[in-house]
Amino acid sequence: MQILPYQPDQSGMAYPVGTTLDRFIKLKQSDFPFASGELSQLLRDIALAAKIVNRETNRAGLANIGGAFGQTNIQGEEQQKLDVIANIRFIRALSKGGEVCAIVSEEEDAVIDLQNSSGKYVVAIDPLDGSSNIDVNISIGTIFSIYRRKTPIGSPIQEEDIMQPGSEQVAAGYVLYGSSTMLVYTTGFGVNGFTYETSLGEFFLSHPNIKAPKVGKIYSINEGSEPEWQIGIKDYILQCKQNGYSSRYIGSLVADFHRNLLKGGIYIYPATLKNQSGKLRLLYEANALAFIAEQAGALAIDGEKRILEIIPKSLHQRTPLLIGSSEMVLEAQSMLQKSKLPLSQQMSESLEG
Ligand code: AHM
Ligand code: MG
Repeated sequence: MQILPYQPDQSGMAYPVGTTLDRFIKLKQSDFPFASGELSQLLRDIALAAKIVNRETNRAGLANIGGAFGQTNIQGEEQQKLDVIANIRFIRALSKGGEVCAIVSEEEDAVIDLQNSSGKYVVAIDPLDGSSNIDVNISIGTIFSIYRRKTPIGSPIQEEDIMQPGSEQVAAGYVLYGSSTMLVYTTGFGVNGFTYETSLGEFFLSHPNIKAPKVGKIYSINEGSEPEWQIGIKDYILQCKQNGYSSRYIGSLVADFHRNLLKGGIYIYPATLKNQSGKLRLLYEANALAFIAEQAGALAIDGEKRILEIIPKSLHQRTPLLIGSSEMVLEAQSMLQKSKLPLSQQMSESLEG
């Protein structure tokens, strides 16, 4: 009889592909030597809600829960039934765990004070982004940001707990309900992606330590708005075309961002003449993806400065967003800057360049 020693994973990786999300979160808790486990629990709560929303999105066509709900949210956009369901699911999951004191949601006009003054964390969430794609079976996503509260634990929540710049995030992530469902998150120590195995009901590590290519060949922007773009954006997109890049635009931020993160590319939702602040929301859309982008070696700016440095002034504040492969974002930024210079200076700079 031959007895062979068990050969453990040979990849030499600390966290081998196939590790469950639960186990990964537990192992990674050592990144926070002074933490008492609440953040880990909070991430688990989000993963559980994501599984439930995943189930709902998968059966949307069957169960007749797609389509409009008949109400509009604070932005005046029509709420879809699934938006409402996702909102309820996430709020329920976040309120049960006891780690969270307040929630900002795209679907809620005001901050939700969970009346849990012992909660250490504030969560900003877009429960279901890409709402125009819900009804037509196209990828949608959840985006979340986690902040540590600023005021002492035990005291009522204050504005300073909520209005924090993205640089203060302790964790952020997204769930992509696509051809497979993925959860991608960071706690400031790199970015890891987990794929959901439906039959086992588990997320498994499938994309360890994601690093974005410095440059790619994809640009993602709603070209229907071109007449409204600033000169710098027009110039940059023209250059993308001259370079032979591909245009890819799903209209679900999470899906467009995720593809570009893995393949290399840039996503732009610019300021337009009609909407000087763009469309996307700083607190629960741009900040989380900006944190992930930077952790993966990519960049996120509003045209001039880092998204993560913007001090929010209002809950549902919008921001222009240029996010993706670092060299592409820098190039777009420099073209935007150049287009603001007086024409004579632009000419001399382009002659020099
Ligand atoms: P939503 O929060 O109402 O879903 O809007 C955000 C979405 C993003 O997912 C997407 O990138 C963008 O809006 C698309 O907007 P547009 O249709 O103007 O191109
Ligand atoms: Mg949204």
